[in-house]
Amino acid sequence: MSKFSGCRNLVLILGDQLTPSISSLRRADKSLDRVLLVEVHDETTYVRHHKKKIAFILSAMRHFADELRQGGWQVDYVKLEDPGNTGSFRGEVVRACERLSPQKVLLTEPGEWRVLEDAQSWQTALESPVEILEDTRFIATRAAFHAWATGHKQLRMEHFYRDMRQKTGLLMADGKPEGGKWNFDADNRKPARSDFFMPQPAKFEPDELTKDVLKLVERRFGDHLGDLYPFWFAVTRQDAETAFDVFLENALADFGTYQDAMLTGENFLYHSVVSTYLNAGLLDPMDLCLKVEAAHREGKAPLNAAEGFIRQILGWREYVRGIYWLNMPDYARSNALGASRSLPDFYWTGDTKMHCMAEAIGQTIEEAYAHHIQRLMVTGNFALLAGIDPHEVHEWYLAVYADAYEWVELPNTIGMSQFADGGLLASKPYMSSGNYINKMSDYCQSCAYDVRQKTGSTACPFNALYWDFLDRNQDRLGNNPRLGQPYATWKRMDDRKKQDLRDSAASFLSLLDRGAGV
Ligand code: FAD
Ligand code: DLZ
Ligand code: SF4
Repeated sequence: MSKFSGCRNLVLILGDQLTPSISSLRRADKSLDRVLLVEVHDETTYVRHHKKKIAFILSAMRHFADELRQGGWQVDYVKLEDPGNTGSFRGEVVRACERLSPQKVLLTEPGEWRVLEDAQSWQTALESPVEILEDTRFIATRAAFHAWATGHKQLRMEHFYRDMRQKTGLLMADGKPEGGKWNFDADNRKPARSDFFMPQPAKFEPDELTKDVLKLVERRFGDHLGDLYPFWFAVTRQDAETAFDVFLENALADFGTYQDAMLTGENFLYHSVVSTYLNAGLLDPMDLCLKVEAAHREGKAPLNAAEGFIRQILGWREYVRGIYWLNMPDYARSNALGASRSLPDFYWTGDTKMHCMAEAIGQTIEEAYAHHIQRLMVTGNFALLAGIDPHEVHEWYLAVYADAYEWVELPNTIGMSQFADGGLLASKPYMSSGNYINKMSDYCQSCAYDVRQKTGSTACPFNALYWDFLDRNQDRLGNNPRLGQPYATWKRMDDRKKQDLRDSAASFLSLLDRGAGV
């Protein structure tokens, strides 16, 4: 580390704040201020992150430090194994203040409540004041979301999304949604086939700097989940932009149509695979929406694809962030359905006879990536139906995906996937029997279980678990108008059939609890 005596502001940049125009840097002056990036043990281990996730963040941080230096900034960079590294943000800020005696410490608001709470207490350990600035890298500010939420009795993404379309003018024509509809979901539910053209996300060769990080991760985090190699993520802004351009060119046109499809051995289908870059600050959400809108206007992508993509970013991504900040810290402990079963070991190994689960978990281990429907309707659906403790489910998602930070992962898991917030984020639980998975994928064709069989040891476990879930949660969910149809079907079933389903679910859950292979 270079010696430097004194600076005006010390600007701390966190690992998911790799944006040159971030509010803390906008406030700073290259000639007077000092930028600080720190690799710290606490962040690499607060959950046992996938190896690829740690490698991505550390390599992207190191490349960002270089980008800033090339732009004329003076940067202090603390590496994980530097002597004296205290292992925490607080410890490193204290050390840097002792070294540099800044007049002030500046940082942009952290994306996780845990880190914000910590940062708000640093002041007590420092001589210099700490100023926390708003994170302006989102399309809706926290205040705007708060105002929107205050004006609505029930919070629903679709209403928020329509407001955002109007505010931004994205895909709007004369104040009306382009194509006359806000949403083209009905066109977006087609299964894919393995003989289709399969685009691949852009993949990048690790440079020397990344190779050093990969060796570090191998050495220090060898016992964490996941395959470190092949490592192909973009770790610079320029490469992340190339990755998005490749998506625009090769996959966007079919993004909508096959958004919910799943196929054995195809990890990415027509998805953009940019959440990791976006959430670390290498890409800008509004910029992506504008590029997709432009591609549509140039005739390169149909409306159902462009609208489908923009809804994910402008709608879902912004909405879940708003929900997070509105409800933390209590949100993290929500458990409206009282689920308490431990997360099965096969979530960490992929070792299960359920082919859909083995595929989704297996590719997660390989790539630190699974697409939305795999997360929601396979691994999430199973955890919901089996009554797994939502906090354990949350910690799993936070650890295993390279794009996972609590502000985005937690509402998706607790709210959308596990219905543990009792319906604050979503109007009904996202759940299904094996039928939906069979319709949207080819997984069931090579599964040890039979998707058409409803009960018995060789029946698809999702089938009995689905009905058993509805049955055991009848007090909590029975009055949900969106579950009227399945509850009506359940009520019509004869008692013998109901008991068979309950018995089948109970046998399966007992195998699960005993750690027997399922
Ligand atoms: P695409 O399918 O190409 O979508 C484009 C972009 O839209 C994504 O890159 C992402 O930025 C945004 N997006 C899409 N859906 C959502 C959503 N529901 N919430 C927020 N943004 C969305 N996404 C994360 O970024 N981080 C997470 O930790 C995360 N955890 C999840 C956990 C569960 C249980 C579920 C059901 C979903 C989770 N998601 C998370 C949302 C979604 O699955 C991922 O954003 C998506 O799979 C990323 O892949 P992609 O970039 O190829 O997305
Ligand atoms: C996830 C992560 C990891 C693995 N390592 C670091 C790190 O060493 N230094 C750092 O600044 N950030 C890291 N991060 C990202 C932080 O956890 C993230 O910035 C906070 O959770 C706030 O969202
Ligand atoms: Fe999954 Fe059931 Fe299909 Fe097997 S049969 S792949 S367990 S949905």
